[in-house]
Amino acid sequence: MTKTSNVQELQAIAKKTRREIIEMITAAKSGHPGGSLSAVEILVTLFFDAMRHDPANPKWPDRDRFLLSKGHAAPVLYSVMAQCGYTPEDQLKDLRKLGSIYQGHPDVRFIPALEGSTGSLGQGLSLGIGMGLSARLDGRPYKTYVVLGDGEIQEGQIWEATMFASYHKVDNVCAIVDYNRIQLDGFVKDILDLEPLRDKWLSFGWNVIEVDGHNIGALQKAYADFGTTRSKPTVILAHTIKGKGVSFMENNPKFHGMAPTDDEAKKALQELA
Ligand SMILES: Cc1ncc(C[n+]2csc(CCOP(=O)(O)OP(=O)(O)O)c2C)c(N)n1
Ligand SMILES: [Mg+2]
Repeated sequence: MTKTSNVQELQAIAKKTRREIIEMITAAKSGHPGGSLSAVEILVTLFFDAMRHDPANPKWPDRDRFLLSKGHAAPVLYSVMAQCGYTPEDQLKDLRKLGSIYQGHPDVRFIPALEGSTGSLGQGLSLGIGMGLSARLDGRPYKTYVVLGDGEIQEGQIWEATMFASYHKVDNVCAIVDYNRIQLDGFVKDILDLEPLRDKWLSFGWNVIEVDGHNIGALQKAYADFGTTRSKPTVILAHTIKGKGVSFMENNPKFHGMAPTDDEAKKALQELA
């Protein structure tokens, strides 16, 4: 794979990723477009720029670890991993089919390069903090990145993990909250509001960075800030738009877990041309 820090090149990869998300969910006739589209820049900037990893050597002991705790957004991860060269890009269209490596949620039994099977919400941060502790015990330099949904962090296990990580100074873990303000069937604020979210993470002892989660330059800076922060874990509150890039999906809870029709997909791909 070719890595780059060039924002325009990363934007081009992001656009291609959005197209692949639409194409694979349309082919599957099911899946989660909204939360896949909102996390595109977060993942593209990690995999193509910030993270130290090597698709030719997926078990390199010093590789940075990545967990998509909000595993229902698997299409964004599959597209990015395929573009990196971990998995075949031409099989993305087999998303959710029986026997496909691209199951509805990331599953290490099908894709050994994954760091864990995810999608049962609330668990990924604990897994990532375990990896961070392991790195420290083994004296290894790798970092662990965990992408969380905003609805997901209503889960109690997240806050146990949050408390544990700061107490044990697990500073090699970076959580990223995809703060798109929508969960499964409505707006987070109408179901169980998270605010004041920044204050909550601060009071749990974390280094808190807030960014526009579609601004690649801002994400690069946030990942760099994490890299130099010692003795505290870092959380990036990434403000995003659910369904970003497709007009009729943006901010629309309906497209949390529904595939576009063929006509809608055509329109979406025109907008992403
Ligand atoms: C433990 C658990 N409960 C329920 C679900 C079903 N579920 C899948 S996605 C989702 C909503 C998640 O919302 P959010 O974290 O905001 O995700 P995003 O907006 O990024 O798609 C729910 C409840 C699940 N996957 N795991
Ligand atoms: Mg959400």
